[in-house]
Amino acid sequence: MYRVIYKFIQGEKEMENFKIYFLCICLLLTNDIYSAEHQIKMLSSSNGQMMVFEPPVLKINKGDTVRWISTQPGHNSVSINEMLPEGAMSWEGGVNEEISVDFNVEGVYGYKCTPHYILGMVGLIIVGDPKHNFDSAKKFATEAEKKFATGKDRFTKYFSEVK
Ligand SMILES: [Cu+2]
Repeated sequence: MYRVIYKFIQGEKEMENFKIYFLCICLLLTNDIYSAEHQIKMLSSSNGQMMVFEPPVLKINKGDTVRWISTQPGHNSVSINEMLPEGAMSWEGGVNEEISVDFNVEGVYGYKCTPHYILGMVGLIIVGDPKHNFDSAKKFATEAEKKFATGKDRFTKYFSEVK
C-alpha cells in the first residue's frame, strides 16, 4: 500500500518536472520568435554607394527590435512620419546615436538620416505584412526622391525589393 502511494507521489513529481521543462522550452521558443534584434549599419560609403543604410531594406516580424549601429560617424535614424503604418510610433535618433526601436505594428516604415536625406540616405523596414500602408508609403516616397540631389531612384529600388 505504501509502495503504491510512494509511486504515485513520484509520478506526480516527474509530471511536475516535465511541466517545468516544457514551460522553459516554450519560453525559449517564444523569445526566439517574438523578440529578435536586427542591426542596421549607418555608413558613409559601402560598395561604391555613398551615404547608405546597410541593409537598406529589412523584413522583420512584429515585436522585433531594430538597432542602428554608428559604424561610420555623422549619421542618425529618424522615421519619416508620412511613411508609417497607422498607430505606429515615430522615432528620432540623434547624430551618432545607436537608437533601438521596437516594432509592434505591421506595415511599411520609411526612415532617413537627417543630414543626408537630400543625398538619398533612406531605408525601409517591413514589419509582417506590408499591405497595410504599402501604397501610401510608396506614393510619398516616389514624390520625395525627386527632390534628392543623389540617389534619386533609391526609394523606387527599395520598394521593388519589398514584394
Ligand atoms: Cu547620414
